[in-house]
Amino acid sequence: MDVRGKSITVFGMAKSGVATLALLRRMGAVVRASDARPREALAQFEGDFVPQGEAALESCDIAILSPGVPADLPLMEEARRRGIPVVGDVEAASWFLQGPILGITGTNGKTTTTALCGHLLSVAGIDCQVGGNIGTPLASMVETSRPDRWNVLELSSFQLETTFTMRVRIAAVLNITPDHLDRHHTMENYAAAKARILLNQRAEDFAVLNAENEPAAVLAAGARGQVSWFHAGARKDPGCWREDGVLYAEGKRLMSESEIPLRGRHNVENVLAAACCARLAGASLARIRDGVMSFPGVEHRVEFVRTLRGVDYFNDSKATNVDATVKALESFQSGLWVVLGGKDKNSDYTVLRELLQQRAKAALLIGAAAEKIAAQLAGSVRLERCGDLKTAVELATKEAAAGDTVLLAPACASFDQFSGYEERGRVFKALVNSLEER
Ligand code: UMA
Repeated sequence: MDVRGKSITVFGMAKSGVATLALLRRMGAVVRASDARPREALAQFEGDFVPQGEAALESCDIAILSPGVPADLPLMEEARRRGIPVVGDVEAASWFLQGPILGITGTNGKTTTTALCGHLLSVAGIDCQVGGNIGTPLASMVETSRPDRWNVLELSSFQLETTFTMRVRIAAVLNITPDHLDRHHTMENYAAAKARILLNQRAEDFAVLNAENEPAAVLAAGARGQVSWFHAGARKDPGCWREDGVLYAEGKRLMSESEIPLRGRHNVENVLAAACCARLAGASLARIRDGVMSFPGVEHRVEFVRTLRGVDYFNDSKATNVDATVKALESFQSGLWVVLGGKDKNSDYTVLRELLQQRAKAALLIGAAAEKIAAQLAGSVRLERCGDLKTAVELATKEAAAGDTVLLAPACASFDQFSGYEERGRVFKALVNSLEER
């Protein structure tokens, strides 16, 4: 795409917008920044600023959205009405990116799988760079991209919703379960956004799909590339699967499940998906096994923090939806003190009732969603309204017995009390690490 001389407005001036603005300017576009917040409140960027209103569409050839800016804002509808293409930052960056894309989407597990894929390729000596929703905007990866370097990308529904021409050579869809319904409104819209990862695949490309997750598996029917499966419960060819505690790839033994350093069944799925992708990118089975065994894990995903007086503390701040919390709860058998709550995303917390009843001693409720969660969980488990994270950690520490586990897995977004799940996780770890031995 030649953007030289084109007038482009980039909406959303946080990480993605700032990087995209700089990239487009480098490519010769005439760029303007726009944001719903006033300029003074924004990160450092150079150049013109226009508030998020119709003025931002004046003499605009292309509107580019950061992932956090909804594509169905009335302003964006107006842009389309005026014939202005509205595309996402990932789409825009992909116009200039060199090298093939290995993309991973899914409701849960995509950050771990993306980080693991990058690690597996590196261990196998296959050149790659890792980014996307995991934290590095695609625009800031363009300069370091090379024709023979893989771009391993975590791709969110927010990003995929506004991609149109990006070709993902190896595309994994890990699972699709309810999330972000406040933004996408319906499951159909949400699943359709995720399915766009396969949109521009060709016959020589690969779709890596979870055979056990219906909304992901049905995508095989429309896939233009070759389908590879992963399955954590039974043999499924072609692809990777687990049977009787052993992981297989392409019919050969890959490793024993007990060699995986990450907790939980969901991580078996993540390993199978990553192994499948790495194999398709050319990694040998021996290197994949080495890579899985040496993977250090990802911050805020069932991350072990500390043991104090026999009580383990785990940080799963990335559990920002109910399904992720289910997976976190399933990683432990009993004795759980679970911190739940934050900003509700129109979620159904009753799904947690049975697991909490079986495995938890108490649910410690924090944040804006506390009352809704309390109403939906009433009668299933002891509920404690703690208000904030500090009170929750103090209560759990006071009452937990040796052998118990305190788990932050909130099932909610964090924005009511924190700047993001990262800050929430770090605050939790700081609180836990500051607890006195006696
Ligand atoms: N803004 C507007 N108008 C609006 C809404 C927001 O101008 O209508 C502005 C805000 O005022 C702010 C900016 O947009 O200045 C924020 O943009 P952003 O939310 O896209 O933030 P970035 O820092 O660029 O982060 C984005 C992703 N954020 C979201 O998808 C919400 C990050 O994913 C991603 O790591 C980063 O790009 C780099 O690619 C975060 C996330 O929560 C981690 N993702 C969701 C998830 O994983 O569940 C999808």
